[in-house]
Amino acid sequence: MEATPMYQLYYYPGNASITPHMLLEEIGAPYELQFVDRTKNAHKSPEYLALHPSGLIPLLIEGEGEDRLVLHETVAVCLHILDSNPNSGWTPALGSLERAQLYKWLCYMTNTMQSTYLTYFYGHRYTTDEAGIEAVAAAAETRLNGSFDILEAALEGKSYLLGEQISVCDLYLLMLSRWGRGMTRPPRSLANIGALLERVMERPAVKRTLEQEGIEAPYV
Ligand SMILES: N[C@@H](CCC(=O)N[C@@H](CS)C(=O)NCC(=O)O)C(=O)O
Repeated sequence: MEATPMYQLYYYPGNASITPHMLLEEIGAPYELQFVDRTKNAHKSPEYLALHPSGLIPLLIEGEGEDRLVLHETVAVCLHILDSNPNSGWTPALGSLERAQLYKWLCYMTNTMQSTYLTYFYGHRYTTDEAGIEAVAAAAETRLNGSFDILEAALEGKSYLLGEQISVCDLYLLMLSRWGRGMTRPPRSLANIGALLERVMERPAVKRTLEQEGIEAPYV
């Protein structure tokens, strides 16, 4: 008999769900994927909204019955996976310098960069003037370039954001870089970020994730 999966990850290919998906593959935790069909607006269905009141992706469910955990927010999902798999080799010790840096980069990437991507991709939500949508996206792209410059500088002399050890921050950076692949200056074109992306994309767990989501090269 197959073991009951510990996690269910609600995903759509290439969406923010891809970071927890890569993380689950990396640590080898048992999980099941639940496809949320955005082409049919399934993320705004009453069933999905009952689980995720903002109707966004990803969503993680763990366990069942009274003890069931229903969790949204990409960073919260990643941190919970790390916390509940402390011996995975992916969880820096609480209170360690690495853990503090991990918080810093995850907060920066979700608060500043992921939210700027929302204005880049969904400009119509940020202006009531239809003629201004392109300008909103252009301003977002400029802000994103500034953020990628900060990450590029932080990577000087390092293989990964935390140093020589890969972490969930690097998986997050791969996701954000993929989203910027159509920008005038794609993140992959920056030397340190480009080299990190090559290293991360070589990983079997990352390759499996991309394949499972049906994402084809070029990935970034
Ligand atoms: N703060 C949320 C943002 C999630 C989010 O915006 N997800 C996108 C996909 S990458 C989404 O569901 N978009 C659909 C929509 O905005 O209607 C998180 O980190 O989980």
